[in-house]
Amino acid sequence: MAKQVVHAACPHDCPDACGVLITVEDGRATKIQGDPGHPVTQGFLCAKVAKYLDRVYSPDRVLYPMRRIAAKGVAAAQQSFAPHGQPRAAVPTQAESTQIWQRITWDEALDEIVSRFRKITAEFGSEAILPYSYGGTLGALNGASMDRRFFNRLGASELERTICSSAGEAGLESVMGVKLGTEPEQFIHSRYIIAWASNIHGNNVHLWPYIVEARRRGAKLVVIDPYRTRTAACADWYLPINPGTDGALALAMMHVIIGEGLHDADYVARHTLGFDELREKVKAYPPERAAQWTGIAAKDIYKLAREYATVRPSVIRVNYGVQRSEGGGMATRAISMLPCIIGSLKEVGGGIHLSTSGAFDLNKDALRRPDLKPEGSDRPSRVVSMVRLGEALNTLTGPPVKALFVYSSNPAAVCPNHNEVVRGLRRPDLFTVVHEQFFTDTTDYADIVLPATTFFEHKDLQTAYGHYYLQVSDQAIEPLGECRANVEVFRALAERMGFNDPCFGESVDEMIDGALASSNPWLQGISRERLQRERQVRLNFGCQFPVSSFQSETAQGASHDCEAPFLPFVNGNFRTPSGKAELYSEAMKALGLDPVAGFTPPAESRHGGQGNAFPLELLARKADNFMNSTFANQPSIREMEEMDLLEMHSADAWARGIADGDVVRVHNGRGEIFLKARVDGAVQAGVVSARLSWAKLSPGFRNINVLTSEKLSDLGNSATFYSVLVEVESSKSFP
Ligand SMILES: Nc1nc2c(c(=O)[nH]1)N[C@H]1C(S)=C(S)[C@@H](COP(=O)(O)OP(=O)(O)OC[C@H]3O[C@@H](n4cnc5c(=O)[nH]c(N)nc54)[C@H](O)[C@@H]3O)O[C@H]1N2
Ligand SMILES: Nc1nc2c(c(=O)[nH]1)N[C@H]1C(S)=C(S)[C@@H](COP(=O)(O)OP(=O)(O)OC[C@H]3O[C@@H](n4cnc5c(=O)[nH]c(N)nc54)[C@H](O)[C@@H]3O)O[C@H]1N2
Ligand code: SF4
Ligand SMILES: [Mo]
Repeated sequence: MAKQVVHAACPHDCPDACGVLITVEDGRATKIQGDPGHPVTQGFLCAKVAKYLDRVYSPDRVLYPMRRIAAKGVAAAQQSFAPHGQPRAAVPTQAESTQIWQRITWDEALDEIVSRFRKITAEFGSEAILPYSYGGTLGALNGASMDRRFFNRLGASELERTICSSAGEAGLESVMGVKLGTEPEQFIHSRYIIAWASNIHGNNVHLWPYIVEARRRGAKLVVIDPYRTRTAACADWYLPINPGTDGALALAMMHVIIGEGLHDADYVARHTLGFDELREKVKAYPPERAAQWTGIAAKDIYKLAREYATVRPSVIRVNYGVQRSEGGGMATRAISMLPCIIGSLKEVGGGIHLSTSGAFDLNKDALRRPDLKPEGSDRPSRVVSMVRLGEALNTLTGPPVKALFVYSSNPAAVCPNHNEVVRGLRRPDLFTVVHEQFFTDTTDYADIVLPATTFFEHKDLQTAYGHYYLQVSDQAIEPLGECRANVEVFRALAERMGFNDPCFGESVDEMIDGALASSNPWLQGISRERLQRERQVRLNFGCQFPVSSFQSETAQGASHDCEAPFLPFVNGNFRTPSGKAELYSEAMKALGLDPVAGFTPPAESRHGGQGNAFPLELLARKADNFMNSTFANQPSIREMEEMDLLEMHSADAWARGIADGDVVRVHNGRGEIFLKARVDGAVQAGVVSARLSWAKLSPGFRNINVLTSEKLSDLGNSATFYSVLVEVESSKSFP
């Protein structure tokens, strides 16, 4: 067979949605590289996906359907650990797992699932079945299409997503009505860039070259983050902020900007609603007051506000770190007001970027078919928060959760309050199916494990949340072993259940065509055939705002549909109920929240009045080289990431008699973990930080989510991974 280069798109939960070229020789992938023709990918991949061949061809892949023959839990897996709790690279391998798993055929697996689902439905109703999926793949089809059709038709409980971004999205949308952000290409024109809770080197590395170019042209980079990230370390100005206090900082910045008349009165008058109310509100937030919460000196807040408003164009790259706290929705709302009042949304290289996903607006109803939900039902399906899985499995009644179908997610690693999640997953009466590429923390509790394809092995349609290019991801190789894509698993289950609606028979290409058949004007003229021909196509924004210099200055190799920059709010056109940027929001008021904006310190924080027994704020952060819990088991990736560390400030370490390298016990009312102290200045006094990994690859088989809480954010019912209090003490050794 000849050598072939296939174009795919990285489906991981990452804003960059890279264009990927996979070289295939004799049916085997031999090389992966970033697509040099993709304007944002620019020919390079992040360190983890650059090693993707190790993942695809890992000896630890799940390749066949498996039935559990041992008790649920990590007991068997634990045997693969060294005695001191330091894990080996990956456990268990297929070979080692024969005491836990029995290989079965797909027919046996599907029959068993269908018969259990039928029995549970007969006894408890179909809402006793709970699907659980999230960010394993953001492919439009494998992420949310056939699976949703299946669970809609089944009448299962509905999973309230997200565990990730809903608070921030709700905050941004409360002001602007839609998730649109400054194009990465425009950042080269920015003169003042604020990376606000944005770990660019770790989580959004393809934005970095644009920032480098902007700085070459004289731009200043400011980083606001309680953790001294690699990005913070190379910033022009790093402002460490106390976790969960960004709302106070944004309000204080507006206090200065409005108080000193630095706002854009013309833009404000024409395109915003509620400026008078905002002007009144921010009077209560002078920098001197905000300094007490944020830990940022008042003089620095004045300087930040003045520079942000006057060094133009200025742009805010706000990321989701800001909204993983109790008040994260309101904080994102307040930050989103900043570009509206200084009028930077008019400028190429201005504005704000949280997400670009609102521009893609595929025909989601065609993909997911909400109309398949049971007829005659006089109420919507029961909704279960994905953040509160522990609570759902342990306490839910009417009906209880009797079956859990997990795919594209690893809840036993990523969910908050891990001990409660595991208590629920251990229930012998809970029937758990996990569709996975690897034997994860969650498969340790599965009754049936089904083998899943990687993106090399299936075709999909790929949107993005950090740029505006749409891609078709082609299949590069045949599925390994008996792996099946999400679409095919739910197609097969539907057939077994006897669901004969024609949509279950649609081909992948028909599904892509259906997704593209949307009323969204920005998708007009973009067909599957064109995507396959051109590899990536910029959304069809038209050419209404030409800027002559843009074309020559934009990223090398860009083949834009239209070279003009996208400035969706240059003339207002917000997608709020009023059509204006809502600095005052009736919708917020209806939720019982401040209709303008306000700041309340998180209850679980040093300012929240609970700080006595557990005085330290924990950042339960992501690892730069993993993707949430994904890649944590891959030896070549683990090598790049120093794990099992508790990073702490020397003042907190000394006060507790802890030296660098000591084993420490980190605990709160929810649980305890053991880590190695790193006294290195990445965090301020009062804050400690640790990274997410697989629980069974962590000391004592518990990860950082043992300590995080199921409390929901103020807006959007999102998670609060960064509102966590703990205490730390010296410990003799690992458990
Ligand atoms: N390498 C890598 N890339 C990833 C991921 C990964 O796990 N690894 N995850 C992907 C996913 S699912 C997502 S949602 C995105 C998320 O990407 P980001 O939105 O960047 O999310 P986080 O890494 O949670 O947080 C970003 C930064 O916010 C900081 N932070 C924490 N609390 C606060 C606070 O209260 N205020 C401020 N100002 N900063 C705070 C954190 O220290 C962190 O450096 O990244 C995606 N990309
Ligand atoms: N402490 C702490 N916890 C966190 C976070 C944090 O910052 N700190 N971040 C949170 C955030 S932002 C998010 S988004 C969540 C992410 O939570 P998850 O979405 O659960 O993310 P992953 O840990 O990446 O797990 C995805 C799993 O899907 C599998 N997978 C990949 N592709 C496919 C596929 O095509 N089909 C199937 N069936 N499986 C597939 C992978 O092998 C992997 O095990 O974690 C949250 N948890
Ligand atoms: S994880 Fe992100 S940066 Fe890495 S290849 Fe995928 S899209 Fe690109
Ligand atoms: Mo996320």
